[in-house]
Amino acid sequence: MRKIFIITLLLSGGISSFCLAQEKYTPSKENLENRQWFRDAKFGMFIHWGIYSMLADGEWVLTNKNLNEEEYQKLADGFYPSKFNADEWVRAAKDAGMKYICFTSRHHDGFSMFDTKQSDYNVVKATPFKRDVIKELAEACRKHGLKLFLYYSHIDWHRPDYYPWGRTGRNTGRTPSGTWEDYLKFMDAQLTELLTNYGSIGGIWFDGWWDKPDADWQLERQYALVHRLQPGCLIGNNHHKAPFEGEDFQMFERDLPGQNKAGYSADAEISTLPLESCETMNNTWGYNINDRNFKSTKQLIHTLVGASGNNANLLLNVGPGGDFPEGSVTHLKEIGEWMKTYGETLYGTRAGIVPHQPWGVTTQKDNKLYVHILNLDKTELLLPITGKKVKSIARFKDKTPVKYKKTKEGILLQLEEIPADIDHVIEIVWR
Ligand code: H79
Repeated sequence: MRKIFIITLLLSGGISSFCLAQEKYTPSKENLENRQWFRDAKFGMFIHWGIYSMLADGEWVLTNKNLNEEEYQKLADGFYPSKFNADEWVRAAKDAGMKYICFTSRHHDGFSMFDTKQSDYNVVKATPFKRDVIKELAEACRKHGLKLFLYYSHIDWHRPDYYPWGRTGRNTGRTPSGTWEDYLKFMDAQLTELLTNYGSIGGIWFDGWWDKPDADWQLERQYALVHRLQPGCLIGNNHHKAPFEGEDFQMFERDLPGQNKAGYSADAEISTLPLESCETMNNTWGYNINDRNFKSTKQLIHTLVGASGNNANLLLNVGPGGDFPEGSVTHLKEIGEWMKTYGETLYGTRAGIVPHQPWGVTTQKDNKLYVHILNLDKTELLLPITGKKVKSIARFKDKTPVKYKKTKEGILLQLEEIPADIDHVIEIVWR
């Protein structure tokens, strides 16, 4: 009897799949190099763009407004963004000091922004525009030396085989039926296209697992596929948990690592993987006509510096309508100007020895510590650092020496005046 059982197990492939499931993921050499690149890169651009952008009410409009899904599909008939210029978008990112772009290849509405054979519901087949947006972005990224990451939604509010439904998108008139296995195969086939047809992809940014946390997502198998096609491709999944096996970076939506201001990160224990925080410039990801509530350039720079000081990249979002909103363009230019001077104090650094403080953060590289003073209403600042030998302490921007005293508690900086710049950076060089 036992023999028969073992033979059956062997024949059914039970043992081999059992062994596979037990295998631990070992990142490839390219993957480890890319993780290092990612940690150094510090700043990227998120782009949320799809047929929802035409309704100008954010990327969740289908579900938030309980639109009829069949009617929603007709938006594609009118998608003709005549101003789209991948080169200009990538250049705007580059000029802002960004090193990579993460573009929504397919958001929760299920519409693919690339030429896919897996569904006609895509930008080439279903719209008069007929252009493969990802192909154009990939070419522009290659030309300008930025890496392209692809956002890929696990949720799909369009396909019948995204079934059983999750907690979202339930009132859009869809027929409740379909086979989950088909959906998994569809995603594999699309990921294969994305990782085969567009050259080297920096990473896949998954989102939506939380819609059905108990579903059989077969993530390890999906991740293995991604890594088999492009071993260097970094996988991140916005599941708001500590990273799962097979992931290469960890993201925090609208929060710095360790904070939970947005309310999504309560279970997101910080891992040792490279970290990324994503944030909107106004309040929404996809274009929203009512949202001109842009943060100030100063606030955005503080977010970027805060991310670096917490060992994370900032992935800053732009939500184009037909083109980049004016507010984003202005901010990107201003951030770019600032980065020309101060980029050196962020790129390639790691969180400094002084952890996040009410007055700001620190970053470090080689024998230098950059003290980023963001909010200080006095001229003295005590850095709780003892036992290090100082070679020099100076204002970063013009190298003017800064007075300081060594005390039992640490190094007491004595500034000439209360800092008024966006980020008053002091450079400490250790002996
Ligand atoms: O692509 C952008 C958003 O469309 C997507 N992620 C960013 C990058 C996003 N989807 N949802 N959210 C962000 C927040 C959603 C929160 C909720 Fe829920 C979904 C509230 C209820 C359902 C997840 C599950 C959080 C609480 C329960």
